[in-house]
Amino acid sequence: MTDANLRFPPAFLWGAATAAYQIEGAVREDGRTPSIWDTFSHTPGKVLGGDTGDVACDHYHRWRDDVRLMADLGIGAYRFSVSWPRVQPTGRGPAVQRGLDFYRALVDELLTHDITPMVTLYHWDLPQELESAFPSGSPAGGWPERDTAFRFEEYAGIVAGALGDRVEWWATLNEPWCSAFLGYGSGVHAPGRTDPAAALRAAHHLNLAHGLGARALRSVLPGRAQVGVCLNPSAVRPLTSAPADLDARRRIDALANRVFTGPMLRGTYDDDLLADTARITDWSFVHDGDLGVTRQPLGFIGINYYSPAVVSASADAAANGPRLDGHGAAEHSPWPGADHVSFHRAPGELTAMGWPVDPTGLTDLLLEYTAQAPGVPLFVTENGAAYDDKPGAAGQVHDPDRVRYLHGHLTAVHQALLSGADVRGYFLWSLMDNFEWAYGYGKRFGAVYVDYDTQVRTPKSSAHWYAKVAASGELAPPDQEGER
Ligand code: IFM
Repeated sequence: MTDANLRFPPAFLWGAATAAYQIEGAVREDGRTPSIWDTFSHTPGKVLGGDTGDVACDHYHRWRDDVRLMADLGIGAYRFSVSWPRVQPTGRGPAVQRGLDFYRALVDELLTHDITPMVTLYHWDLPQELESAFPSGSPAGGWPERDTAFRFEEYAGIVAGALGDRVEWWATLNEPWCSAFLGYGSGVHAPGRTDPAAALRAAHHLNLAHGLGARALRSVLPGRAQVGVCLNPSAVRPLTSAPADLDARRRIDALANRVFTGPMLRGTYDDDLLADTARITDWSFVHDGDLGVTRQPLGFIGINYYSPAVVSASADAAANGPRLDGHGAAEHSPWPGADHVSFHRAPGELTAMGWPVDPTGLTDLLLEYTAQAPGVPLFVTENGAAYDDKPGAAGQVHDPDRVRYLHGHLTAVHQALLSGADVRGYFLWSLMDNFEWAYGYGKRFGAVYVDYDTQVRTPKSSAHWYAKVAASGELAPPDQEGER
């Protein structure tokens, strides 16, 4: 180690993350039924290039090799999600044993290689049946329907029963903001609905599902298990310090962050959020007692971070329609009740997603959550970048931009540690290139390159670099980065 190296705590977990629909493929095998993402991706015009998750990285068949790859790279922890329609196809009733067996075998293989598993129960692949058919008689169900939260509670219990003896780290939901506001508000994610009131109902039912799911997990899991949630908080900044811009920031903070942290951490929806959205909904879908359920003790909070947001007040009511906030251009706003807000490009280089590179937002969020949830350990459960990676003549994939991105963000994590944040680990998004939702396979986030024709995996130079960081627990200055 040189004096300039940044040293991480010895127990710090060096991980990588994926999600079921993005990598598994095998969508019709072993009893799996369609999720809302199968339906959405098969709907013309919803996903770039008409891509679907039908095959994806074929991980359902190649999981053993993928675990071996992680072991070879010295990855210490793997965050993956369970596909709900693979283990409980209709979202109700009994589980499919073959689905559960797949995840048990995966976890056993990880443990054999000394890789710590972290399970995410819900990374956006709701069983289609729960979206389409509903006991209330509603023509469309999904997260705007209260019953979905209770279905999630049942599903959480099933997965805990199958994996609870071997998995310590459990996340209920991944990025509920995307499920609610991109799925039901802007409609750029499945199921593609564009109804602001439904988006707010969905947000509440996701909060409720988190609480019910956390309780269900704890009733089954051994005491050592840690139950948390992975959020994608927005590091939202005002364009100027003018009062109107500060108010725009407040409104987006309410809809991006406090709509989840209020119920989960404090058992409340803040008054300003209720007032801002009053013309859209009266929030009568929040029943007595719900906010006691949503506020469960948390074993950890996962922070997914990519880029900050910059906002200002705007004279144009529809300013936040076609957006610069990093989630694809949409005709419909994902910010119900926040008209007259403009999104601006934050300073910094852009990734292939068009997202500005600014690691300071990660430090800010880690310190903010340290203050908001004192004593609750934090993980960076996703962080990474898409670049237009291409194999060179010898087949190697050189991705210096990603190395710089990762270096900058790990430095930001280290900065937060020095300032007192209890960050226990970092999960690079993503282990390998995969199905990037509405962008299909065109955006590559992986540290490992996937040739989708042959399914050959090639670690990029960033994977080799990350392996060195993980092995040493130290971050060398940028000029010493081990790029090949
Ligand atoms: O690929 C996604 C992931 O599924 C959720 N968080 C953001 C990533 C990059 O867009």
